[in-house]
Amino acid sequence: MTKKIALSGASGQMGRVLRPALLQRGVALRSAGGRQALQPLVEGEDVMHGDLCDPAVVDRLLAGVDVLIHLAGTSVERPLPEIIDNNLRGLVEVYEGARRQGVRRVVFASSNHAIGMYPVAERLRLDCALRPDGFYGLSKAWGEALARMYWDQHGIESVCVRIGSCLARPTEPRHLSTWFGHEDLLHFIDRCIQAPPLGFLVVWGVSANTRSWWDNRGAEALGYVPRQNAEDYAAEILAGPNPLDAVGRHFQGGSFAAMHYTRGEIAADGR
Ligand code: 15L
Repeated sequence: MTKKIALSGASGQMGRVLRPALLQRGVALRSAGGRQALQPLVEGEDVMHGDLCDPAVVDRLLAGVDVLIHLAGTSVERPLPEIIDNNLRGLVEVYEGARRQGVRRVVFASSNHAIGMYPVAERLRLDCALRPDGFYGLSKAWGEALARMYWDQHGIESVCVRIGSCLARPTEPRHLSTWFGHEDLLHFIDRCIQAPPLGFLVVWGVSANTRSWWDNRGAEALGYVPRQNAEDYAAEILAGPNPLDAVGRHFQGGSFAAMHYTRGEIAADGR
């Protein structure tokens, strides 16, 4: 049976990459923008927009849907009230809507900022303790726990993808570890749509970077096999400037980790 896929956050940075690519692959897609209407990319495209804190909007997005790719929400550090509305309240409305509409699986866009306070010297497994680097990262930690609860209580599957730096190409030294290339993103989402029942799964959204900090062992059931590697750009990137200060270079969250940091200077050796 053809699966119906919903994409929230379709006008965001990743949504703008995914929407045309999924349409081109013939995926039965419904795309949602936020405040502004989406212009159809192809004739008759199933598009909508609205505030996901409104249950009626969520029901419109999720009616008849098998898998929701949920990218909507605040995607950077912002004042707490905005984060609470978009990433906490909004996410509850989305999962409640998934329950009402019988959505089988949600792909939840978590972030590396849920673990951003780990030093770059550490290698992380999927079961590492969460160490958010701000209110945004904290909202992603909360979102992962919420996703877990909806699996445990209501049997709604979730793939929580801790996205690194999803860009067409890496542009700074940190990205040599965090890059999530667009080809890998498309393959990843394809696996999230196709994979057999997974229950609740956390996975790093990262390419096969030689300098990666993140180990995806334990997520094999998804069948995600990245092929891109930021190392292909290393010589060029390392010859250029590093925009991060000493604090940002020390922590995996980079500039997000440095934003509110008051513990003092990190020593020159990065420790
Ligand atoms: C994120 O979670 C952000 O949404 C994105 O804008 C980047 O900052 C990315 O993390 C990153 O850490 O590079």
